Amino acid sequence: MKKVLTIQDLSCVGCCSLTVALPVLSAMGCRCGVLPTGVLSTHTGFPNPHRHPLTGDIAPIAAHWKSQGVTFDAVQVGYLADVAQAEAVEAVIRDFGKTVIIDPAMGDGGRLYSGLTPEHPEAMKKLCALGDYLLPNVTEAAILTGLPFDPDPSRAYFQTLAERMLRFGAKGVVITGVTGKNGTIGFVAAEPNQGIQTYQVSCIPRQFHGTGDLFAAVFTGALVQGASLMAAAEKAAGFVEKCIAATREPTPYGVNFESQLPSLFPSRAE
Ligand code: PXL
Repeated sequence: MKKVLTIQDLSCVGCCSLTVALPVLSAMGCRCGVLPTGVLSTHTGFPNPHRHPLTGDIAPIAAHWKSQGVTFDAVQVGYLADVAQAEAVEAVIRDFGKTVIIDPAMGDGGRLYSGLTPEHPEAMKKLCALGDYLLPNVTEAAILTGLPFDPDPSRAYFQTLAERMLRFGAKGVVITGVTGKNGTIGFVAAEPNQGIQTYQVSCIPRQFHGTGDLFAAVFTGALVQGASLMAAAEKAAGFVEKCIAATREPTPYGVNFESQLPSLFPSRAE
């Protein structure tokens, strides 16, 4: 059984981050360890959540793991609860990250998530330099690469975005939340010197919190079990599509991913 460590916040209500990564990775047959970067009463799509960063706890947790000989096959990083904890997370990556997947979760719709400081992107850039695979959405890729956010992007824009993201040194980049011209949504994937590949699924024109986190969890589970970059990303996109289709109303409580978990069970995998 592959062992995955997922490092992101525990938002108590709202279906994102750890509350989706843990069930998804378990359903995929991975043993999932968690390192909460903070506890929030809800994700930041709700107004004024209570926030409790666990910045001072990250190094002692990792030190105890080291003393016990704990290891992981892959480390996946998502939302950081504050900028001060980036260094401690970097140390965990260096100590435990055989394969490192970074979702630089910090914004959407052209803007940083509320509650994050203007220093956050710089800290995320440093983390991205440690990643084997990077999974930004379009907003995050634009912020990280210094390109202006383009709400109506062309293929050339994505080509540039992907090329610039690869300069962080990763083996693969997947830009998520890419809308197509004909009512589709999907991703752009890139590996060094191989151009970009796009993949689109039918678009249900609704925005939900946590879909990027679901994508990252499925991608990580598939990758650590031997899938290629494209196969892992296609599986992740297919799962998110099913979760959105299973969700009736746009709601801050997130998508109905629970009903779709059985499709991830190893014995049922397509
Ligand atoms: O889904 C990304 C995410 C993760 N964690 C927190 C968030 C968000 C998006 O809003 O607020 C706390």
